[in-house]
Amino acid sequence: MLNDLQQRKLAHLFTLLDVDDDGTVDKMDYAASADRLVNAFGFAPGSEESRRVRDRYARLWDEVTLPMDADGDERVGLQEFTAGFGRFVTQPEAGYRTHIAPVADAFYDLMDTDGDGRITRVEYLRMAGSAFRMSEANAVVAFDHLDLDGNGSLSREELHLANEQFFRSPDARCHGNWLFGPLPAQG
Ligand SMILES: [Ca+2]
Ligand SMILES: [Ca+2]
Ligand SMILES: [Ca+2]
Repeated sequence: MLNDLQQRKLAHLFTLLDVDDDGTVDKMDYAASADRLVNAFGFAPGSEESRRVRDRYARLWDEVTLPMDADGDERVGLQEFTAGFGRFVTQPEAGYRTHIAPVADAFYDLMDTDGDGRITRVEYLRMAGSAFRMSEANAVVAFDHLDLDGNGSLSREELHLANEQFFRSPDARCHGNWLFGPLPAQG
């Protein structure tokens, strides 16, 4: 069973991923999110980078999200999403490594556009504001929680730690809970 915090984190992410705000996450939401990211990073249409972004999203849908579609309507509702993450990611010991780490790595590589092995605040804000529809204020708060050593950039280790905590930890004190900004107030 996921605790209340774990359910709230997943519900928050679900809202960010439901780009057309129709209450379900489907392939179109991911396509829209990919478009927002491509535009924000200024990748030319048809370029290698924009193809890679769309590829990643297609795989994210096929390999991580679609398996959560319990009733087979090719849309994932909040219940399916929460239950699916619980089953595939949060509960199994290797759940993060198997299902989320490859996605986190892919996003890391997409964000690190100059390839210097660091995600700067600017790169993070661009990703958060486009792909995850976060306000700049929320993205800044998130970044400051994730940059554990305070050097102004995110290392791959910092990003993995944050992701694993976001998707798995039941502990309210974890910095990774801030990965997608502050959680909406309860109730
Ligand atoms: Ca939707
Ligand atoms: Ca469904
Ligand atoms: Ca850092």
